[in-house]
Amino acid sequence: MDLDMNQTLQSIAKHYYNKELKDCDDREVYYILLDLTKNLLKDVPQIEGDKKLYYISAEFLIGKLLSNNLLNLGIYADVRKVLEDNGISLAHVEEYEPEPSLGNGGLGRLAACFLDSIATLELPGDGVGLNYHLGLFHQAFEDNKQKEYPDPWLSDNSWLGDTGKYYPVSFGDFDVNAHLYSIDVCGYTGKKNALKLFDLDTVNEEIVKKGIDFDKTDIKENLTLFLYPDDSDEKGRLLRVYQQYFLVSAGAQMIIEDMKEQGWPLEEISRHAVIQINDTHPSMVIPELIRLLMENGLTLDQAIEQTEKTCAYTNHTILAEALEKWPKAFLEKVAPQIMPIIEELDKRAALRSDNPKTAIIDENGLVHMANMDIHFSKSTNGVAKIHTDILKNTELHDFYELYPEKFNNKTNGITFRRWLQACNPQLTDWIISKIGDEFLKDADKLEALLPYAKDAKAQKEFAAIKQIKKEELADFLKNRQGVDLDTNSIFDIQVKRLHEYKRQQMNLLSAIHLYQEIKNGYKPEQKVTIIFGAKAAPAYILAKDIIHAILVFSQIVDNDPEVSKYMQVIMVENYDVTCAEKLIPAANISEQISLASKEASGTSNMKFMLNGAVTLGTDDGANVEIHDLVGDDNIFIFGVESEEVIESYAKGDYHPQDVLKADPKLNKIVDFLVGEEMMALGDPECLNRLYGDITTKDWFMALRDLDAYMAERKKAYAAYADQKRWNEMAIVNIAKAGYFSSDRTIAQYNDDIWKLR
Ligand code: 26Q
Repeated sequence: MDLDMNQTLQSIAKHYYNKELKDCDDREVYYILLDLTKNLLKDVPQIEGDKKLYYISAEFLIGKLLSNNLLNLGIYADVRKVLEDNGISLAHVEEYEPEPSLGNGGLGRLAACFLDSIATLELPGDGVGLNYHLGLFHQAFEDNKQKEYPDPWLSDNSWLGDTGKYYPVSFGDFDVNAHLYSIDVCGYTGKKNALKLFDLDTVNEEIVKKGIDFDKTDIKENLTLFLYPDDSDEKGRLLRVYQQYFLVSAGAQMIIEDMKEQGWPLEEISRHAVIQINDTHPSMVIPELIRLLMENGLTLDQAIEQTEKTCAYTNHTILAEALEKWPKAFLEKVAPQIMPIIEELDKRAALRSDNPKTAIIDENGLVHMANMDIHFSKSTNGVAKIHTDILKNTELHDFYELYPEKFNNKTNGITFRRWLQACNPQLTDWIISKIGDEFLKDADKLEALLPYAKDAKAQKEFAAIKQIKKEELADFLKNRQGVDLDTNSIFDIQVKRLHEYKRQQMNLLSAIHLYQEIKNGYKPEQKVTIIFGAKAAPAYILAKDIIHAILVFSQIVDNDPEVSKYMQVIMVENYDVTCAEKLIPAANISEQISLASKEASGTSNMKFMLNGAVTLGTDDGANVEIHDLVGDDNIFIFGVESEEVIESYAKGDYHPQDVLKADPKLNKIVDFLVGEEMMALGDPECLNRLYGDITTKDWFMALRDLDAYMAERKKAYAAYADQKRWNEMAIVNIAKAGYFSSDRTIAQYNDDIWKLR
């Protein structure tokens, strides 16, 4: 870039603060960089084409944008250098950027990675979502329990731009105006798309009461107030439906307006637009688009045909409880105008198949959003090979028989710009020093690193970088929550939403076992630091019990000098994208221990791998593909296989008591949850409930896999002692991670579904 960076930054500093750059504090420097970047983004050319993608999603977990934008504008290194010369650290400056937490976890983060790759591949495609004022709650630990607080991110000066446009949205009982905002999304090749976010001017942040409680009745005041974190009561569920209809109605109007502006006839909308529906949350876009196309003169048949050819659906889960089904009465209240269309689609679906399992409206009057998506969109995809296979063979088998041509797999990916270049510049530079920088544009080229896996010098260099990242993490956690980490220990990390199927409780039980062994005189060769990071949905009681048990256990370990020589357990407070960017580069072991068949894909597994951590996991989600790529020697796999799990559920033959009876060692571990040490520090109600659940239900079979898990974990720890071998494994993992670039995923979406060029 032809820009004298020092001079440019100096002149912005002078203009806003009347100071030299070196005299500005970190906050001021943040605003200087925001100003610079926003101005540069204005001149970045828009990506154009005669067909456009709309990636519609209730969540976009974009994380902080400064580094990402600097990178994609090609000025990251330059800016970092100028700041350094002026005694300023870019890392410290970034702390002043609030993180927009507009997502819960994997699905929202995936949408953000996709936007980066869509722009980088220069495909015309915008994100369409909601501008929640308060993102996912801020998590604090009080008395070893999770407490939720609001997490504001909006300020007068941010990445968000006001388009000044409004779209009218009619609900059953009142009308509102959706206000369109936009965030520039610049790709790595210097062209841009946008993230379009709708908001409502009448939303009132004052109605937030204690914690994240708020009055759920007045939709005009609360519609886009919160990324709604749970659906534990009826009012909350209804609000979610209002949010969803608001998103899809405004979104569909915007799409139609785009078509008209381009002069493309709506009768041929499917030649010029494709709408990717991110899980069922935006599924009402189907009937809404049909309705709007008819308002614009298409016949019902035309509107349905065009909509089916324009929309495509991604499924992110096989957990039945996560598949949205809304009572007809809800939809009648929120959006009565689309109910006749849904009824019509239901009738037409019944003509295609009389199988009640594929009906859109069931006999209880519930509208099955996924069923509507599959019937009336052109594509249904899963997000990892095993996940798509399970959809085809089991969960959605009846649909697969009906529409085999609609089903396809798109294994998830991650953007290497954020998850390697920005969060681990040291590793990036090291890889460049070995194999050049081609891999930055073509991730498969990472494989050229493979010969270095056995190279003693390369292993040492890699290990030194890992050590730096461990020290950076230690500093970060010291500042953030006052904990001291031993950077000479193994960093064994599990970070993801808290859910029983992800089995953080199994990780805890295994940690308890290690503790008991140490108490019995076992002296591990290598100290381990077991790190958790997870938020639990506020109404998910058992998930909160698991957090409580982890925090209490962590305290027990800390208080016991005999044990804390060998192990430490840490639960990171308020795990978010920013934390992930620190934790992942520092990891030695990546915990991916979901019950086989339950994790659709997972994406942190890919981020850890790319940063040279070795996976300890089950053959589930994308772990299966990681396993295939790196081979048995470079991964630690354990546990019951997915077919067996699926069979067990079908037969209902799993009982945790059988496992406990067969293996007395496990009793000792589980009993610890309600033993005197835990009870002395913890809340007996929470601990008893967790104990009761694990010993009588254990729906996700943690006890069934516990022994195999502990054995495999021991193997991994022993392998770490052989540092040469360990570093070799880590480098193989990096070299094989190219497949998980979201650039590859997006190229496949484009080739098979979007066909934008
Ligand atoms: C639904 C109804 C009511 C309230 C909430 C919800 C809801 C909200 C968020 C349901 C699901 C989600 C998020 C799901 C999610 O993040 N799924 C993850 O998607 C990733 C990207 O494909 C996968 O890698 C993970 O395996 C999958 O769990």
